Amino acid sequence: MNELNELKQKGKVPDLAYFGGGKEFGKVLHVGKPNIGSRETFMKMMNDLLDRGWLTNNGPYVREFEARIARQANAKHCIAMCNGTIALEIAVRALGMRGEVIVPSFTFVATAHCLQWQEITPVFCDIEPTTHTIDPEQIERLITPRTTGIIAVHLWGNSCNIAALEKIAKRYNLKLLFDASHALGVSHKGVRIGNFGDAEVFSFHATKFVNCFEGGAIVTNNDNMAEKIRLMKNFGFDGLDNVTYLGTNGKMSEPSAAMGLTSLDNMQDFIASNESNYRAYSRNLLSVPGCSMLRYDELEENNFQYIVVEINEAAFGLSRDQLVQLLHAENIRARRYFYPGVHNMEPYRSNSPSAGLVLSVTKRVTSEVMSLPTGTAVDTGIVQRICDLISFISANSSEIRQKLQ
Ligand code: T4K
Repeated sequence: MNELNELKQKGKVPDLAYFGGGKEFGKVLHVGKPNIGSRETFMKMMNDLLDRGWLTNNGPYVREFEARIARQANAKHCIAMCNGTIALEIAVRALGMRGEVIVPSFTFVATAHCLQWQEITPVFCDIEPTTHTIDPEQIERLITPRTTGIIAVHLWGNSCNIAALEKIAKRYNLKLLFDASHALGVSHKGVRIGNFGDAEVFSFHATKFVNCFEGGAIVTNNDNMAEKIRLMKNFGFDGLDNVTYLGTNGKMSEPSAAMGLTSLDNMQDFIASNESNYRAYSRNLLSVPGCSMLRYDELEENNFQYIVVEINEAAFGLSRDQLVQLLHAENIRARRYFYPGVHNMEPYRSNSPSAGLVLSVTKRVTSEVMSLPTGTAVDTGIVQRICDLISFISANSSEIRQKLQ
């Protein structure tokens, strides 16, 4: 903060030229920068799998990865996949969803694409303001005779209102799938995510705190579902030349599983980094007006993998978009996840132009939320400097606002 402090002492406000060139942070700080576990372990596994000559198709590392994820989630079955999106598509198909399925709009686009890809219509539902998860109260109003299911998202690793969702699913005979892409290692009322609904789907994309480069998994306690999913992700093969089911190729490869296993070895360290960054952000942003952080439920296990901040323009002095612009100019690549809401993306915007009418919380949140860098690439010193910068921007917002115009 040297330059900023100097300017501050001289009573000067940095102009846009200051907010550029990354004077504050020499290196770019990304949201989603992958955690890399022990390179030594990973390289050894890569050598082993090359020596073994078994690169994919249910190899030993994939089987070990599945066993460890199932154990981690305390669930009966884990079927590893090549990514979270294909895992969602296969889960939707295995559950027999069709017609219409209710989903939040405030999520990554894959939650809706996994349906539309199979010509199932996503019907967008609003979210609860404190957790950003689907609002069960609105779901009932969206149910039609064509509705066959709900995909709820444990967004940011905050679990949904599961009891309410299970009640609705039961009452209307709907399938209930959880997109748990963000929620590995999270508990809900003391039970690990992976045990709810008909199935839950994890993503192990490079940007997730446990990653397989690309990867995903379906976790379920239902034996029949698990068997069906295993067939579906491997072209329907049951034995060497016996295809018993319509399937696709959703298999995870051995190098991906090796990365996943390495990541799992370091999972607790990754969570510890995330948690100390989360606590440092919470402490430092507390006094910044108009800046509020999404809280994790302290009574549960959390992975703390997203730092989610809501910017109230009136109190902060600048809009979320203006703040993000300034942070980017300083090499802090804050992200506007999940702007503009899936209902505002194609093909949904064209297919259901009035979907936004019932999404008032989504509308506000998509214009106010940003994610900040965390993970092992960031430490509490860096967090402090990011927060100092945000605080400085807010304190000088009226002058900065004029310069931005
Ligand atoms: N459901 C939910 C709720 C999800 O969040 C996701 C994925 C899915 C389903 C689908 O799961 P997958 O099929 O992906 O397994 C990224 C990820 O690609 C995506 O996996 C993730 N959600 C989403 C939240 O974030 P983008 O479009 O933001 O990616 P991109 O390329 O802009 O990268 C994100 C940030 O990470 C950048 O700041 C750069 C940094 N990065 C990225 C990669 C790949 C790195 O520093 N290194 C890297 O290797 O979607």
